[in-house]
Amino acid sequence: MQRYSAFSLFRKALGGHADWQRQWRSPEPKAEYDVIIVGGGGHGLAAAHYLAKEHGITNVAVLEKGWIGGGNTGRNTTIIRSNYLFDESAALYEHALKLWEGLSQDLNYNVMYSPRGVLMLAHNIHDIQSFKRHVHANRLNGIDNEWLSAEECKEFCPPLNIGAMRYPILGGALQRRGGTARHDAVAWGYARAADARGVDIIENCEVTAIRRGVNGAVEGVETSRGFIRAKKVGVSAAGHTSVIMDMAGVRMPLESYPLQALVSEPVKPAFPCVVMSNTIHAYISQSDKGEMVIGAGTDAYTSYSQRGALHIASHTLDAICELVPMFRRLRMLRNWGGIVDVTPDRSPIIAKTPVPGLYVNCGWGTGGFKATPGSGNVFAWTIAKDEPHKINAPFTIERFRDGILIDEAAAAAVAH
Ligand code: FAD
Ligand code: PYC
Repeated sequence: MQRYSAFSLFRKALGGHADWQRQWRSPEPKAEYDVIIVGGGGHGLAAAHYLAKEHGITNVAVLEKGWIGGGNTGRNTTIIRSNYLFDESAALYEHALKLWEGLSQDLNYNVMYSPRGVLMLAHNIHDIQSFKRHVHANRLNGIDNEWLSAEECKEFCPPLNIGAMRYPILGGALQRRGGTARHDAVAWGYARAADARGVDIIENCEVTAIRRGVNGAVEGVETSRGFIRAKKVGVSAAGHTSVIMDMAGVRMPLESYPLQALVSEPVKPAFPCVVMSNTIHAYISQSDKGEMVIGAGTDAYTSYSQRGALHIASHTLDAICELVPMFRRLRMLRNWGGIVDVTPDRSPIIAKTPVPGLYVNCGWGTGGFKATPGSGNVFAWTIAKDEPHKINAPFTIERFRDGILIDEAAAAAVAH
């Protein structure tokens, strides 16, 4: 690691970044790789990192049609938690949470993981019953989650309004180990670590077709920069999964919706934790820059446009102003959208596919950022060994044919 004096840091700050080292190379694609990952979001980059680090497979390319982290990884509200209901999900999301806890050390890159607590608010009897069920199920799985009364919610998060309002706060489920991380840093940290082990990260390289041989197995991908050969291709393309899998003739059980978020002007530290209200589709935390990061619900209609409808944002802000009245005076700085790929049971798919050599990691809907390290880790295993890790074994495509669903609609927060 390089060390700088205060003076040299000052000089570098004024130097227009002229002599800053590149964090990862910008190689030309090779003719052939052992593994190609389609999609340079957090999940694809993490898979490449673990392929190299844990399986010794370094002849790997990550192909990204834009810039790394420019998809949902760089557009999400960064909430991290593992309080899902079913054992299968608890194992998957807790695997990720444990990796988050050591990720900055593993990558030697500060991903700014901040376990400041995630509080999920209950506004009606149904919410109370559902969250208490989650609390008990999580604790049986050794995952922290606790029920708070309305007064305890207020004590934990003083800006909350627990008085009379349209959406009264009747209590909440708190996961203290939950929190946030800096989304760009996650993409950059994984990219730098994977690159250091020899992985080629190739930006501005769009996959346009998947070539299959006479036996049906994958032979490689056509891209905007030419054909690249590989016997194994892992698709990790979030909102565009259906489009890419269609190139190999695989129809996916996914619907793609815009999901949007907003940030306010930056203010002094005022909001100590993450608060989510699934009932009214609003969630909020304060970034290290001071902005209030606010998320809204999905649009009602499928679309590939990376912007959400105005009335959805407006509804969310109405609710936020009731939950936290002092935010009525905040000005919003900007909003944006991402495309999320939603499965019928709101759980992801991390699996082999009917096409030999083709693997898919998708269906994270509105909640995949929190899973990035765990998902990348078990996806890498699946690709390396051509069989699922025991954690992702239940998350197949076939479960939608066989009816073995993992229904996380209640835990998935906004994707329901
Ligand atoms: P992405 O980061 O989207 O990466 C996929 C990449 O594939 C993209 O960069 C894209 O350009 C690339 N690609 C697509 N097609 C091609 C092609 N043909 N060739 C090459 N590359 C291609 N999750 C949480 O856990 N907590 C949250 O608080 C949260 N909030 C969210 C808020 C919003 C507004 C949004 C949109 C999402 C939110 N999510 C949240 C969900 C989370 O962002 C995603 O599940 C997660 O980031 C998906 O990561 P990924 O790496 O799979 O996808
Ligand atoms: O999955 O926790 C989540 C989440 C919050 C906002 C969007 N997704």
